[in-house]
Order: sequence, then structure tokens, then C-alpha cells
Amino acid sequence: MHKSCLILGAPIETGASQRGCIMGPASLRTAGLSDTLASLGWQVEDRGDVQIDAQTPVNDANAAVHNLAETIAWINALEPAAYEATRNSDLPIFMGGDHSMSAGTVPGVARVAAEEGRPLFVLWLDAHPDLHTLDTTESGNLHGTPVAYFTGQAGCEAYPDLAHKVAPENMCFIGIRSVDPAEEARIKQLGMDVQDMRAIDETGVLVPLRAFLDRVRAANGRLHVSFDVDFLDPAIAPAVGTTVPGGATFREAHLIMETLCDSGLVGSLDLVELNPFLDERGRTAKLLCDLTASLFGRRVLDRMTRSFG
Ligand code: Z70
Ligand code: MN
Ligand code: MN
Ligand code: MN
Repeated sequence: MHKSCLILGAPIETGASQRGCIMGPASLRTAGLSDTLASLGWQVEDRGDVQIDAQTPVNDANAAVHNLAETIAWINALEPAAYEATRNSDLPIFMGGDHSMSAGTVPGVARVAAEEGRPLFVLWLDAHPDLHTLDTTESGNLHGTPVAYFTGQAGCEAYPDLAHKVAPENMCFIGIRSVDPAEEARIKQLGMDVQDMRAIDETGVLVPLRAFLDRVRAANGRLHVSFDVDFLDPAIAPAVGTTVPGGATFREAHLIMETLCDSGLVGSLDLVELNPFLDERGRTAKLLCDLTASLFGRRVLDRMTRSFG
């Protein structure tokens, strides 16, 4: 039996500081994401882009917050879409769109996990922890808020009610190198597993990743991976509005995806923050496709072929 992958687009850009992420799903399609995964033996179906309903105007006490009504409409549309795609395929892909998308996709996946009676774990590959509440964000860019929302932090009440939270101790962040003071306070308060770039330089990516995967396996957990393009070094992935120097290398990123594949634990994937308006001849979109291929089983050499012993 071939494993199945449903693909959904979420052309949302109102959470980011710059426009352009609306073209993210189209760019990943042009780069050949579906065919790439099909060539690896997956049964792939692209269900097109999720649509949002009419928005109800809403104001937040924090005047910096902008595009809240549209973000709420996206959360309301994406939670059921992500739930259905996760129920109905082995490893759905949610193509953003900016990272506010995950305020909809992660709660949808959390509903599946709750129905299975399994805990949901989330691996957040990002330069940023996206841990602002609607009260603490200074930029008002709502792509900085999804983690605070889906872990149930006070200060996100203007967002839709949350039926299934992600436990803060079930998160792991890798690649972090831009943290605002309110986010750092939150990380300490919640005791979250945050691997900043210094930690990666000291141990390599596999030490914290394997420790996290062991925790997921021991708990019989479901694992969601949220991949922000700015996790990568801007030199290899220029198509992102918020470049931060010192990101993950090509080899670190592939090694993470290969290790995730080997674990057999990943049940859903976000690909977010791709801004094709800033890309160079499609190279960032192609790189995202190739990294996804590593997660879906592509190998330089099959390890069985290579070993002689
Ligand atoms: C900053 C803010 C952010 C993503 C940038 C940056 C947030 N902490 N998130 N790119 N994905 O504006 O709140
Ligand atoms: Mn992010
Ligand atoms: Mn980021
Ligand atoms: Mn508020």
C-alpha cells in the first residue's frame, strides 16, 4: 500500500510584515512538489487552496495588532481543513502562506490527536519562537503569535476558542536566533525545549532532535512539523521577508528531514513564509521541495545498498 499525502494551499499573507506569501502555494506547485513526492512512491492529491468566509470587523485592545479579522477567518477555515486532511491521509502538507497559518493547522491536527487519544507534539523549525500573544506583540504582525495561541496562553482571547491545546512541554524549537523579551519570558515561564543556534553549534542538530523524537515515541505521540523558511540561512533561502543571519545550513536541514523520515513519527507538515516575490529564479521554492522530498524518503544512497557488512 502506498502512503498518502493530501496537499492544501493557504494563501495567507496578512500576518507578515511584507506582501508576497500569498504566492507561496503557487510557487511550490510550480517547483513540482506533487510530482516530486509521487516519484518517491507516495499517493499524492493536491486539493487546491483553502478559501475564507466573509470577515467580521474586530478591534483588539493592542492598537499595533492588524489584520485580526482576516486571521480569525483563516483560523476558522483552516482548523476543519487541516483536521479533514490529517484524518484522511498519512502525511498532509499545508502550504503557506505566512506562519499565522499554523494558528489554524495545528489546532486541526490537535483535534485528530485528541480523537486518537494520543498527545500532539510539535517541532517548530524557525528563527523565531512566534510566542507573542495579541497583548505582547509590538510589531502587530500576527505570524509572531501562533504558538502562544495553540498552547493556550492568556492574551489570545480575541482568537477563536481553542478546543484542543498543545501542551507547552510537547514542543521543541530548533533554529531559534531572534527572540523578543516577552517571548523569552514566556519560554522561561513555560520551561519550553528551545534549541537556539548556539546549542546547535555546540552539539549539532541530531542530539536535541533525537532526544525530542525519543520523547514523542515514548508517549506514543503524533508529531506535527512546522517549517518556516527563515529557519534556513538566508544565503541558501533568500525568499523570506524576515531574513536572520546564521540559519541552518543545507546539510543540517536535509539531515533533520532525513532523520524525521527515519523516525516514522511525522503525521503532518507546514511549509510557511515562502515569499516568491523575493526569490531568485525559484531557488528557495526548489530547496523547500527537495527538503520535503528528504522527509518523504528521498536518499542520496539507500543505506542497505551502501553497507557491505
Ligand atoms: C517578531 C515579531 C516573526 C516569523 C517573523 C518576528 C516574528 N518576533 N515570525 N517571522 N515567522 O514581529 O513579533
Ligand atoms: Mn515563524
Ligand atoms: Mn520566522
Ligand atoms: Mn487582548
